[in-house]
Amino acid sequence: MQWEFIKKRLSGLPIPDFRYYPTTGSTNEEALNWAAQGAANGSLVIADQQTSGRGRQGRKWITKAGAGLALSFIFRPDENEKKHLQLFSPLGALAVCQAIKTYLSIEGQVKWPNDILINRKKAGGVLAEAHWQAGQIEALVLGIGINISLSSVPEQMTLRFPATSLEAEYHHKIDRLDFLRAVCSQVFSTRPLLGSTTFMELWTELLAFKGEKVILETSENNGIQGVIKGLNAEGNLILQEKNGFKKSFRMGEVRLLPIT
Ligand code: BT5
Repeated sequence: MQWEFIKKRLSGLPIPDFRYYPTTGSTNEEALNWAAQGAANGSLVIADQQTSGRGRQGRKWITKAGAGLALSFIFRPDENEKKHLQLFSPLGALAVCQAIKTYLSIEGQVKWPNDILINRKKAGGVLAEAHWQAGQIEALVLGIGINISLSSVPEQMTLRFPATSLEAEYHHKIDRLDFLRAVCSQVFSTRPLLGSTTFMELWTELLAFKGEKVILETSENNGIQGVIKGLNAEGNLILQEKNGFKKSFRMGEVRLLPIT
């Protein structure tokens, strides 16, 4: 990837400024630092390779050189968005699924809350992190990692959930910068829907394992089994347990695994 090519491909999108790193630790880390220095709403950090890419709860995200996409948006949430901060990470996952559909004509799904699946395998992940100052949110960093080429997929043995790449599912070469543009454009067109009924409907429609039995691991228990029923208005997952009772789970310290 080269700076001038990226700039050209992103032209016309509402991105006031972007920073490109051939290699960096984590684009989220760069974006949080840039946010603290005053980056404008919609600014973007992109890297070709990450050496300490972050997943949720201290987990790692692998971005190998020349193989995938690692990007982090810096958003300055408005008053309405501040009420729906927890929906920024699903926003990233929805946008990637929509880009997969419009650009590749294949179906992606969202493994609640924010993993991107194709054919029940993980092709991407999202991590939202906030920059706070004096108890006020100053910026929301929306980090998105996507596996594009076959070589972007880490050794399966190192993973707890099966992984894939867009090219493995699409069976053709994909231009990374074209796909980057498709994702950015979906992020910007979906952002105004944050918290709306349309947003929740879109997310519900794309929800993976709906009607299927899964295990939810939380910090308080080591595995609740139940059938996924859908989402409530806050984006919490509704699970129906064996005894028929429905329980909702908040995003955060939760891990979802299907029972195959
Ligand atoms: C995520 O966490 O899936 C969030 C990943 C967010 C990555 C982006 S890249 C740009 C931005 N900058 C960052 O530093 N991060 C964001 P989680 O649900 O916790 O999943 C992490 C788990 O996914 C790891 O423990 C691995 O098992 C697995 N994993 C790591 N790299 C993978 C890859 N390339 N493809 C598929 N699975 C992977």
